[in-house]
Amino acid sequence: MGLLDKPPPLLPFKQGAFTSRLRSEQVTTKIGIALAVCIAVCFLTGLWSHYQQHPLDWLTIPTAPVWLYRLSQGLHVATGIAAIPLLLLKLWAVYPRLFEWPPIKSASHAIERVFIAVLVAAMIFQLTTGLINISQWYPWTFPFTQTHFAMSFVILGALFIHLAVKAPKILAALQVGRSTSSEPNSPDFASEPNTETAAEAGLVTDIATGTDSDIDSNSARTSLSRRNFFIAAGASVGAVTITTVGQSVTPLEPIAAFAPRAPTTGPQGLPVNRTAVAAKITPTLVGSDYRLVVDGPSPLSLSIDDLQTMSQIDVDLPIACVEGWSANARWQGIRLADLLDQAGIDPEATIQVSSLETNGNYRTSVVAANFARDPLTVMALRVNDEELSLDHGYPIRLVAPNRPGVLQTKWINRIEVLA
Ligand SMILES: Nc1nc2c(c(=O)[nH]1)N[C@H]1C(S)=C(S)[C@@H](COP(=O)(O)O)O[C@H]1N2
Ligand SMILES: [Mo]
Repeated sequence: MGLLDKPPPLLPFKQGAFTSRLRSEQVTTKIGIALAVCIAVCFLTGLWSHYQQHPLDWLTIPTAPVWLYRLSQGLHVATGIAAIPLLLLKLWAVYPRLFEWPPIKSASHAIERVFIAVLVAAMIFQLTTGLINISQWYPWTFPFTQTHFAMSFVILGALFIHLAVKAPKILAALQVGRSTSSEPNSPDFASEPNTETAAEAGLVTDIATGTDSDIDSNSARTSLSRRNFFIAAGASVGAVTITTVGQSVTPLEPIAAFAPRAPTTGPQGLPVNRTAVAAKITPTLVGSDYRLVVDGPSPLSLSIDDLQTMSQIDVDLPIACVEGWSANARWQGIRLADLLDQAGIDPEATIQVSSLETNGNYRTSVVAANFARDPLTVMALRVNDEELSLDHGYPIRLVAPNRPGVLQTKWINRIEVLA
């Protein structure tokens, strides 16, 4: 034990090593709450995205509203990005505690610290890999989606324990905020003997109005800079959001300086995720020998000319990529339900579409019956009144409402019943 009696003679362990008066339970709590809200939204939208791609038997994903996945994935990426400055601010607010002495006070304190270490490590992992992923860069060998999914539960568990342990402190910090903010001029406040408490709350008001005349200027200054701290924190979160969210909120695209993708940039005014070259789709594969096979009780084998002479629909639907960009377009082509009817396929059947790609994670996708039969689900031949470019899935691709981009399969050559 002797070793632990005294802190090491190093600066961060010395009394008063950390001098910023901005650190307080209120700052820690408020930043923590903002971070927790972002994490909660990010977690729920992440789950939603996961179950859209890996459906549960008991959960029917609705086909409407058509923009639901676009909204949910936009929120997922935006809250994940906003969580980065919030996490940094939160770590700044609490890191002096790394140098607390003694480092371990009891078994429960040790366990609490281990959970915090797990939580911080998992969050740093999740936010950095997520950020790298939206840049379409996969510099690792582990499977990203599975790892990202599993890690979210590590965060959930560790966060739950952290919040439970800290609940009394959080409630106390919120209490100070509430009692002074709701009644700033209450006798309680006016006669507050400990001006630190009022300043702590960051709510000692306007020095200029003189309402805080009975509070010494020192703590008033502290509270003012604390307010500035929150303004700066809000501004940094706002800045990263506004300069990236344009990749899914199209009107903000011009100011999306730091967004990895621009939703209107690419052939035919749309980004391309996997190019024809990357997918090894050659012009010969989509030449005169190309056929779309619909395998059903009355099977169809359709050439590009056949497809072009069938009755066409025109729908306005988004492509919403899991990597965070999304854009609307007008798609023209054959209603999938019409093709399935012609092939005599059961309206209740789950469908699989396959592409000319021979490998690649997204070369096939499953279309649940409600999506396959939705009147908006189109086997598109054209986008924005132009024949699809090879990169966008020529000769034919699927576009369905409220569906993750990864499932909007391009270069389709086969449709069959799955179940
Ligand atoms: N066959 C096939 N279709 C595919 C993909 C793919 O890799 N292979 N990528 C998907 C992904 S991840 C997205 S976001 C959309 C994007 O469509 P776009 O490239 O036309 O913009 O195509 C989807 N269709
Ligand atoms: Mo995607």
